[in-house]
Amino acid sequence: MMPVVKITDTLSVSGQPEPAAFRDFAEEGFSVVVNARPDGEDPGQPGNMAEAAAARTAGLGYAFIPVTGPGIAEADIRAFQKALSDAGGPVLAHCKSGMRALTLHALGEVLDGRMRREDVESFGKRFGFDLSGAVRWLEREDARKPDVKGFYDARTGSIQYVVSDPATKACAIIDPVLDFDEKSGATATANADAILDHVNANGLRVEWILDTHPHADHFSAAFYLKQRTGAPTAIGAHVVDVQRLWKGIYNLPEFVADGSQWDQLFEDGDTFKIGGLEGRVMFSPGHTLASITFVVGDAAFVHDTLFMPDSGTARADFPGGSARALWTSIQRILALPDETRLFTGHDYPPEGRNAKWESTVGDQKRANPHITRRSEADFVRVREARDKTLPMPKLILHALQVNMCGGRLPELQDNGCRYLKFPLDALEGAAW
Ligand SMILES: N[C@@H](CCC(=O)N[C@@H](CS)C(=O)NCC(=O)O)C(=O)O
Ligand SMILES: [Fe+2]
Repeated sequence: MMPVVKITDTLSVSGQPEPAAFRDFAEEGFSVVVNARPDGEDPGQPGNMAEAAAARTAGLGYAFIPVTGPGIAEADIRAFQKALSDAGGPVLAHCKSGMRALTLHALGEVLDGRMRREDVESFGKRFGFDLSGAVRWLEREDARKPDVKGFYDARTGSIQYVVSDPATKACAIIDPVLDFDEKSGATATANADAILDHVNANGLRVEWILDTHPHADHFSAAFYLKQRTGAPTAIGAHVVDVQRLWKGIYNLPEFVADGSQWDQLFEDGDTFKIGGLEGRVMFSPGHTLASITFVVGDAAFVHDTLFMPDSGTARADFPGGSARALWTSIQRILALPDETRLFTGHDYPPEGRNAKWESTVGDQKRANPHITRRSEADFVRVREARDKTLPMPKLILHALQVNMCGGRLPELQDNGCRYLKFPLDALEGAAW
């Protein structure tokens, strides 16, 4: 008979019990048996079907949450918690030895802040279990959970990010803004310098300066930050398509449209390192021809695809934009796990709320009216109708000529001044 170890008033754990023992469990006052053990681990193991049947006969509830030590997902921990909270009485949770059952419990306690992680091992020892695997799980989770700091630029409604690896202090800067006042023609580096202040104050090391797309509403500070930090710049490889398009619009025959203005061009599926974290690139066109999403651990930098759920999606009517492509890109983002943190590139907050930029895949599926219960055709219709009402961004003609050069301002002329160039009557979407 496997010893049953009482952990709390509502939870006991044990090794593999015989189904014949389930009647005793009921008599001892348990309401539910939780089996955390995948079927087929041992030849003599009763298995889920036999246990479920024994539980039914004994009048016990039964939940099957099969896990292997290294394979535990947060969803398993949450399912274990739910089995306990739904039980309406004491639960007996088992695996082969009881260790995985206790691990699921302890991890839930740590995730919810009821147990400190430094107490996990001694907690296990108190009951005769080695929970070092739970500690390793928490460490692995840390490695999947980058720190993300958003910097909101109210002037352009843009969010710039510093995503960092807590373990190595390496970081990447995403979508930094170079300030520009179109009335005076003045440029400034207040936003970029605030990012550098944060980097320095936290002892971070900049390993990448990333842009999700060539922005149409502000200058990129990528080149300025490269000069300040020496870190390489990168953008999506399809930036060359955007360069070709705008080279034509601006009539710049000398312009080299080959992406050489960045240190690295990312293709779909490319990976890169931020210290111990791995970043992955997802091509997500629609808003522009070149847009990419950066997925770093449990965080995805989705830029101008999805906005906050109450604000729908990005427009798809810039030259090279496509509502249909945007829909496909959004579906790929929504195929990430529901708990994935999504960081948007813009927030144009509705009346009465402050700027926000973090949601999850689950939030978007539940509450984004451009997405929820809509077909692709529906989305395209709504998106295109709304885009017809939007004037071009105030800075689109200013910004693209700078951003197609990786954020380099035009060359100084002999009088020490830089000049922008504007095509007249080249874009649709006049505001009158
Ligand atoms: N009013 C802003 C609009 C900027 C804009 O068009 N933003 C794009 C992202 S770069 C967008 O998707 N806007 C959606 C919307 O305005 O509904 C400006 O003039 O800069
Ligand atoms: Fe944009």
